[in-house]
Amino acid sequence: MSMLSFEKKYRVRGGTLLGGDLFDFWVGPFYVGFFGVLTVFFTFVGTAMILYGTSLTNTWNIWQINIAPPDLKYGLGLAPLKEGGIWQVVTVCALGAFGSWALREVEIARKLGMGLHVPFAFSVAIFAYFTLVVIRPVLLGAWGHGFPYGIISHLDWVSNVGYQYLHFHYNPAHMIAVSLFFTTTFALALHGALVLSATNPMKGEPVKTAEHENSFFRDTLGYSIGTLGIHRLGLFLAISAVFFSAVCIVISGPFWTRGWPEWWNWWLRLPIWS
Ligand code: UQ2
Repeated sequence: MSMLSFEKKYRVRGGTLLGGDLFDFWVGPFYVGFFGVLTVFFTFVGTAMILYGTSLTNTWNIWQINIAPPDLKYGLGLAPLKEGGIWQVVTVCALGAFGSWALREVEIARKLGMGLHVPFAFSVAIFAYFTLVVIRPVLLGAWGHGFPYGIISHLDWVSNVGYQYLHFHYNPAHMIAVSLFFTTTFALALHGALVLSATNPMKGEPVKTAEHENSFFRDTLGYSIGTLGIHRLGLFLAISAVFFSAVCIVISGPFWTRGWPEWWNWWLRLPIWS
């Protein structure tokens, strides 16, 4: 079913980064490879550790499950399993699984003769997570600055860290990130609406092509970015949003410790006012 006619031509040996042909195999429609095996391994161990950590608590309520990072007193050292060590193992497993998944995407792209845009974009998401649980805690000197793994608990963490800087919306990098997220949804709304309107024309009308899409935006805005261009813009906006999210949290603490509203005093201190 999922075997497309052209797959016979592309489902070939080669393109692997490690181990030659040894792990070059599929399970049903899914390419596995060395990094697929690694992904499965890290996912299995990480999930098992989360289940073990939860078994030590008094809840299995999905909303309340929480795997907390170590106390700040453990600094950047290894903590005992039951005092944050589980969080540390889960973090290593998560990064191992995400990284292996990205490298599996690279192998698939190489097999297909595609560019590496997809693994690159995914790597930016991994970088944002890495910033939260490794770069920022290391800069602040303790794994305890990582965020807890739990549905409600991670929301509480975000809220508490936000209030620690009085009003996070005054963080300039946060402002840029939010604006980019909104612009991403705006661009995708324009694009999705345009493509659906061209492929689902009014009753009795033939399906339209890119020429009509271009004309629509030239008639409304005087400018069309083009069919390739809109996808380049979407990728740029999405990646930039995630990148500035990482920037906005890594500067909070390591490079600015006061409330974010106060950061804007640089404006009041400009010499032009005197
Ligand atoms: C476009 C185009 C598409 C599109 C869209 C546009 C034919 C199918 C949505 C219009 C997009 C523009 C003008 C850019 C808007 C800029 C921002 C920052 C949101 O021209 O080409 O291809 O899907």
